[in-house]
Order: sequence, then structure tokens, then C-alpha cells
Amino acid sequence: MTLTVKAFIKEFKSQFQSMYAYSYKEGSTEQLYNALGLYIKNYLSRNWKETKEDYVENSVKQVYYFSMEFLPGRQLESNAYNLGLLDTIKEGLNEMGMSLEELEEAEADPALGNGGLGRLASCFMDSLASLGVPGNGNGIRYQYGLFKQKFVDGYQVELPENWLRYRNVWETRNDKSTCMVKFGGNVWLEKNHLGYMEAKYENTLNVLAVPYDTPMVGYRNNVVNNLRLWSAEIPVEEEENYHTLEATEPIKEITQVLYPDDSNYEGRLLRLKQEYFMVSAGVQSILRHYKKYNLPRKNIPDKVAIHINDTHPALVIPEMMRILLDEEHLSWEQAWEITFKTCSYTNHTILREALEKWPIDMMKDLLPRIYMIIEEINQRFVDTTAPIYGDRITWQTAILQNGVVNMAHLAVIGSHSINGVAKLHTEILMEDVLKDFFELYPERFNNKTNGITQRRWMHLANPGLTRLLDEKIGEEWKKNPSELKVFKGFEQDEKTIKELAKVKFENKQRLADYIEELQGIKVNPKAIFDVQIKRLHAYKRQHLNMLHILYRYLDIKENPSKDFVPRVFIFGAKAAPSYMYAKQIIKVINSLAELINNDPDVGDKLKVVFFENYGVSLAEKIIPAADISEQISLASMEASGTSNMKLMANGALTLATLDGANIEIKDFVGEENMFIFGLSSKEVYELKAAGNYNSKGIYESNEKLRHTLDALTNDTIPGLNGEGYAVFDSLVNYNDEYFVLKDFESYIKAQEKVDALYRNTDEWTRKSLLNIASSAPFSADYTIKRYADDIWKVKQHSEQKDSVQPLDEPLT
Ligand code: 26V
Repeated sequence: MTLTVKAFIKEFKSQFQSMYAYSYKEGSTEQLYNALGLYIKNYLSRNWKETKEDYVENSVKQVYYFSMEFLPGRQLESNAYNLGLLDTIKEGLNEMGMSLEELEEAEADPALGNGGLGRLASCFMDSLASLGVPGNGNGIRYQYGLFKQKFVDGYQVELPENWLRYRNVWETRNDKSTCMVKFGGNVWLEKNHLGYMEAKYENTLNVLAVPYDTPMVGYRNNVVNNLRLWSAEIPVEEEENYHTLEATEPIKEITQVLYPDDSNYEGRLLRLKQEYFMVSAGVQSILRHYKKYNLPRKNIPDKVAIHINDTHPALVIPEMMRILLDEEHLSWEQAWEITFKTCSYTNHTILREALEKWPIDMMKDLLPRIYMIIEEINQRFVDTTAPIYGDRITWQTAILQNGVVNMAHLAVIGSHSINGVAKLHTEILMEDVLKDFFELYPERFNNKTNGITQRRWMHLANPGLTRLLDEKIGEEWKKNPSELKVFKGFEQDEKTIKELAKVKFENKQRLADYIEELQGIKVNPKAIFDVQIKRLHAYKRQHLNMLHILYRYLDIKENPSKDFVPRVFIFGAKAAPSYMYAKQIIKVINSLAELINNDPDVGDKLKVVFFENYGVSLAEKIIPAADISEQISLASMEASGTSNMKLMANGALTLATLDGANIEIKDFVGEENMFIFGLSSKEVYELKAAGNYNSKGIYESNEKLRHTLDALTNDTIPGLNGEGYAVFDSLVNYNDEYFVLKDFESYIKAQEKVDALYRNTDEWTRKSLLNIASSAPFSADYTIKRYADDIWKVKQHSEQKDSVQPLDEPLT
């Protein structure tokens, strides 16, 4: 049944009135937004209920995606869109004198993740529902999301992100499905009267896990899956023991705040508590739900797939063992077979300092029973591996090593599938990071290149482009992204090229207006919009970008009559609060921006915009307006990248090293339609192995580079307090860990090619068109299809009229 505008207006008014007891005309933007959100939630509730019932009635296999992070972005527009209500609602609101855009700004953007890993989880949730795959998310309902970033004198300052302040209309608290999670205390095994070994506990800290469920709406297919986020509370029956606010702290803090450091592992007790809390509640709730299927326990892997998103939820493995052993009284062998067949693991980073290793003593104290089980998993692993493969490899792959629990090893040993997130990354796992495991279990390793949801990142973020595509190639691409390739046929069509250029220009104009409104910087929409948006990290090399800007600035100053192609450099990046070097890079970029943007000699030739508080909502504004996508990590370091895919799909040309998924972008769009520079991953490995890298030598021998680097320390950039020296020192005196200086020259050359091509607008736009038309393989729908088929063995349950088609050149 389709909703008419008239019916919508009537129902919306009554929704508002029932919530606030006055007319919508008196409502604040927040109230109107809340009413609209709840209206949409009511509208979808029937599908939500029926989807759940359908899964149980048909005993279908379900996936549970366990992730410490989700970055869903705002949900009002995307839910309305997926339900097919967007146009009706927009029209209805207009008739009532409001606009959707205005109400949408009142929605909090839940920053329950750090970056790529969390956003990937949310793209996957969207694709699962849209493909009709029975799939659920399992995570934490952090009361405070990733910090809000402000710049004060160019320095990053962190503020709390209280995203729940005005309530969250999308969630449903589900008191019926709470679980108890136990920490600490003493535990021992005792034979009970039936002769089973039973685990006995004393003096534990008992924490109530309360689930908040959020609907994950499929694209026009009546499917609504579930995202379950857990919140920690005091158990009702223990309330009398918690007399003071202070006493409640150890419980409340568990789900209070997201850890903001995604690049440097620290063995913090609270983080381990968070991980176990989420895992234990999730596994308990799955096994409880499984009972509804009335099947023997040995069939669990036929009906349940649990995915471990990075090692953070790897305690799923011992937790599942614990329940099957202690509560279901299975034998070790039976429990292990079930657990192993149920679990699969994705690795998202090769950064050694980000790999989780928990001190054994900490694990023992906090999770005594879990530690006992890990010890046994480790012992059995050692006992079976050593006789066949020898001591060296066994020692290197053991879970317990040098007083720590190696979580990646636990995840690999307990999972039937291990995957990386781009071709190169998976190769690096097999040849380097997890090399020994690849020798033990080659059959477990596979690649699943990341993807993005076109619904959010094209259809909704870029309506101009979407209209153009609909007009040129029909609407089929929206259900079946591989149809995007039809757009290639318009490569030589002058009219289409002009129209595409116009779409981009309008997007840039809109972003330019926004920049002026937000930061007071006037940028020329005809300039190249050059975008680098991602977490700030030395390996991602925002400072290489900065050096090029500085180089260009000096060039403008020294050659005032030279003809420059105007450029606007756009950054969005948060640095982990404790990551000093990353924060120093932010400060240098901000001070450099201040200098450049206010220098009358520069004018339109160069501008630098560093957005505060980068996140999903900002990305939606920036990406459609980008001309250049900066993907300049040191080759081998970036597991995949996903902003590269979003930018490409919106017609930006990629300026990249051959790292992560940039390699696949090259394979699909062709080298001639992007700008590649720098060392290859192989060269990086060789250079590291040779051990003779000498950044100071490069500094001394390259005049251009020396001139640029010297500007960091000779007062060219006002307002710095040693940050220029810090960057200079790390690059010149501490031998430049990420080979920035080594790649500098070839980066500058690539940037010159960018300028040259941009002078030829049609040629540029033609390449832009080819990028859009080649972006289909990076649809998360395809990625999810491959996870579902190869790893989880789950089917697209709901009848799909337009199920995902195989690609011409499938990614493997
Ligand atoms: C690591 C840690 C370390 C312990 C403390 C908290 C914390 C939080 C997050 C992380 C995850 C870092 C891994 C990550 O985000 N990897 C990114 O994953 C993207 C999706 O696969 C991929 O595109 C990026 O290349 C990769 O850097």
C-alpha cells in the first residue's frame, strides 16, 4: 500500500500531537524531527516484527556481525528512502511549511566508531538488509561516542560527544532480553549430582546487559534486520548493594565511552571489560534465541554464523566454549567443533602496534573462567601442532606468549575462516603478518575486498549525479550496481560530459557555500577540490600532502607570474587524543592554512580547508564535491581504505600509491584514469629489509625538498610552537618511518599531472565518468554476497526480484 501525501500529513500531525500535546506548528526542530523519526519507526515496525518471525518460523540461518564499532550515520533520510517514502515525506513536509533537510540537521550522527572499521560495519548492515540476508549487528551502546573535535588556535581539542542528549528515536530498549555478565571473583569446577563438571563462582561483579535494538531497513524489500547494542546496568536484584553514585561507577563506566585510539593498542582494563561485556551478552542472547529453533545443539553452526570484526570480539570463542561446556554440558570436542564452525574472523590492520595482546594476569583476574578455557585451547593447540610442525612454528603461533594473550592468534585458531579486506592486504597477511598460520591452515585464508553502500554514498549523498544516471542508463543500477558500467557508453558523448561537469560544479558550489558559512573562507568552485578525509595517522601521510601544499605555496610566492591551476585542499581528520605526532601534524596544517588563506599574494590560487569534527555527515557533504581523492598511505600499510571507493563512485580521480584497494581501483578503472605514484609494497618491503634507508641523505641531495622542509622551521609558518620542528625531525633526523621523503618527488610529479589534466575540462570529466562507471565492483552488496556465500553459508532469504548479479570481473 502506498502512502499518499495527504495521509502522511494527517498521520504526522497526529503523531506530533500525541507526543507533545500541542500543534506541530509550535514544535521546535528537535521535536519535529523526533515526531518524524518515530512516525517512520512505527511505519516500519510491522516489517521489523515480521522479518524476525519469518526467520524463526523458517528456521533460517542467521549471521551475527560482532563489532565494537558501528558508524551508521543519520538514519532519517536513509530509512525513509529505503522504505520508498522519501518523496512523499518531502512533499508533505513542504506542504506543512518545513523541509526534510532542516529536520535532518536535528538528528545526532552516532559516532560509535573510530573510522573505516566502524563505517564498514554499518555499510554491511545496510547491504545485509537490502539483500534480504538474515543478518544482525551486535555491539555496544556507548553513552558517549567518539569525541567531538574542535580546533583552538589550530590545535585539536576534544569534547564529549553526548549523542543521546535529545533521545534516540530509532532504538527500542528490550527489557525482555537482558543478560547477566560476570566479572572477576573466584571460580572452580565441581562435580554436580548428575556427575557433570559445573563451574562455581563467588564474589563476582554481576552486570546487567540491556539490549537496545535498532531497525536496519532493507532497500524496498520489506526486510528489517536488527542491530543490537548493549548497555551496562546494575542488576535489579542487587540494587540495594549500590548505595552511592560512586559505587555504581564500575558498572556504568563499562558502556560509557568509546576508546578513541584506533592505531595504538593499550592494555586497558576497561577496554577488556567492554569487549567481554559485549561478547558475553551477544553469545548468550544468540544461544537463547537458538532454542526457539528446537534443534539439537550440534546443529548450531547450521543456523548461526558469528563474525568477529577485528580481534576486538575474539573472546566470542572462549565465551561460546564456556556456555557449551559449563551450561550445556557438552564435551570439549563437541563444544570446540561447534564453536570453530560458527566463528569467522576479519583482520583490518597490519600495524603491529594496533594488534591486541592482553596481559595474562589481567585476563586471569578479570575473567578467570575465560582464562582457564583460553589456556586449554592453547594447550591443545600446542599439543597437536608441535609434533607435526615443530617447536619454532608452534611457539610463534601460540595464543599465550611472554605473559600475554595474543588475540589475533586466538581468533585464527578458533575460526574456520580468516580474511583480509583487499587483495594486497590478504597477501600480506599470508606472507607476513600471519605467515606461520598460513602454513598451518592455508584453507582458512581468503580475501574479501571491502565495499560501500551506494544507497547512502551515491543515491542520497549525490542526488544530482543519481538523476543524471537515472536519465542516461535507467534506474536498474540502483538495484543492480553492475549496471553502472553502461554509463561507460557515454564516454564520448559531449552532452553527457557537459551535464556531468555541471553536476560536479553544483556540488562544489554547495560545498563552497558551506565552507564559507562554517569557516568564513571563500573558495573558488572552479578550483580543483582535492580531498583527504580519514583518521590522522603517520602511515596515511597527511604530512606528505601538507609538504606538497607548502611546496606549492613557496612556488606561488617565488613565481608570482606563473600560471597556477587553482586548488582547494580539503582535510577532515581526527587524531587519537594521546597521539602527539598526529596532533602536531594537525597543528602544522592549520597554521599553514591560516597563512595561505590570508596571504593576498595567493588569492584563488590556493586555499586550505580543514573541517572540524569529521564524520559520516560531513563526508556526505564533501565527497560529492571532490575532484581528487588523496589515497597516499605508504604502500602495504592501508589494509583497504573505503573513502577511496566512495570518492571514486562520486567521480573523483584517485591520486594514490598502490596500496590497499587502490590496486583494485586501478584494475577496474585503468591506470590511465588515475594518478599513481610512489613505492610499491614490494619496494617498501625490500627497502625495509635492506635497512639502508637514509632520509637525511634525501633531504640533503634534493634541493626542492630541502627548501620545503626548511620552511617548517624557519618561521615561514607563523603560529607554530615547535610543531614544525617535530615534523621536520621525524622526517629528517629520525629517519622517516613511513618513507615520506622517498615518495615526495614522485608525488609532486603526479600533482603536476593533475594540474595539466584539469586544464582540459572535457578530458577530466571523461575520466571522472569512467571512474563512476567502474565503481560498481565496490558495492558492499557484492562484498556481502561473497561473505554470505563463501564464509557464512547463509542464503538471501527473502524473495529477491532483483538479486545481486555476478560481476564481469569478480573480485576474489
Ligand atoms: C584498533 C584499536 C586498537 C585497540 C584500541 C581500540 C581500537 C579501535 C579500533 C581499531 C581498529 C583499527 C583497524 C581499522 O580501523 N582498520 C581499517 O579498516 C578499514 C575497514 O576494513 C580499512 O578500510 C582501513 O584500511 C583500515 O585501516
